[in-house]
Amino acid sequence: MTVPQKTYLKLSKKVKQAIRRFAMFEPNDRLVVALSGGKDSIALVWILRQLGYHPEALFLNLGIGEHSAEAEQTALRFCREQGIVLHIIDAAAETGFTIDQISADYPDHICSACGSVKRKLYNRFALDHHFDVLLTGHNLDDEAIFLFSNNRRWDWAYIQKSYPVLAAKDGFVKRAKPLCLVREAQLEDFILKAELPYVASSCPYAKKGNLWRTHQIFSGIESTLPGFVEEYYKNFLANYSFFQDRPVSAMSLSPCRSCGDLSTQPVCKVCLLRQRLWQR
Ligand code: Q46
Ligand code: ZN
Repeated sequence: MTVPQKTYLKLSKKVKQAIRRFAMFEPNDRLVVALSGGKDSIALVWILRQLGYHPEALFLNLGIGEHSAEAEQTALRFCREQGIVLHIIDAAAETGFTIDQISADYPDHICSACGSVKRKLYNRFALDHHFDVLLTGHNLDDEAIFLFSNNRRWDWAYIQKSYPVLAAKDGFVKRAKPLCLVREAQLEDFILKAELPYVASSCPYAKKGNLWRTHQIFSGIESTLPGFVEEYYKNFLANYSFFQDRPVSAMSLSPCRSCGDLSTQPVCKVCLLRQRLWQR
């Protein structure tokens, strides 16, 4: 596999720029990448290795039928071929349910429930194994959609969380998104040219949530106003100090009565999902 030099340089330049500009991590930090098996997280691990970092990878089997099985095989193959340490977690063994099992109860919000599971398990793993930073493969388009969804309510706390690096706080390990300056189309082009394995099937729930609807809206805007998405997100980054300085009410956190993880509610979201399933 030989990646064309021009393709590699264009991508690596943007990743290096993001790491430096947002002080994402230092050369000796212990890094773990949330590896979904999709093109973005696969590309992220690969490029970090090329840049001299030694990230480990964490795959979460969420129990989404054939899709999860295929994604796990892809993660295994990629990490074996590249000599990357891969950790695998069976989410159901930790939470007591698969995403398939709860999907009927949350027809329009399954991605939100799934997001809570991922956040909790990735974070707990990173903390328990003493990693310094948890990295995800979100690209510029993902981040623009996320930002748009978050500023729908003009809730400063949510807008502040749209930044590509979040310091360790409130029971969370430091998190960073080194692909935040890379467009989705550039990653698609890279992964094909690099001939890296990635899961071809999409999650069957991917088109159910608001993020997907926003993605459709953004595709429409982009086809009418090319470059809009990039401009929108980059101008947010350029003006972040304005948002960063807005006062937000401090969250009151306490250990979840069921699992002990910090939560804003007496019982955390994931434990609540399990309790509701058991009641049913
Ligand atoms: S895995 Fe989970 Fe995604 Fe599937 S259920 Fe939604 S959030 S789409 S990235
Ligand atoms: Zn809990």
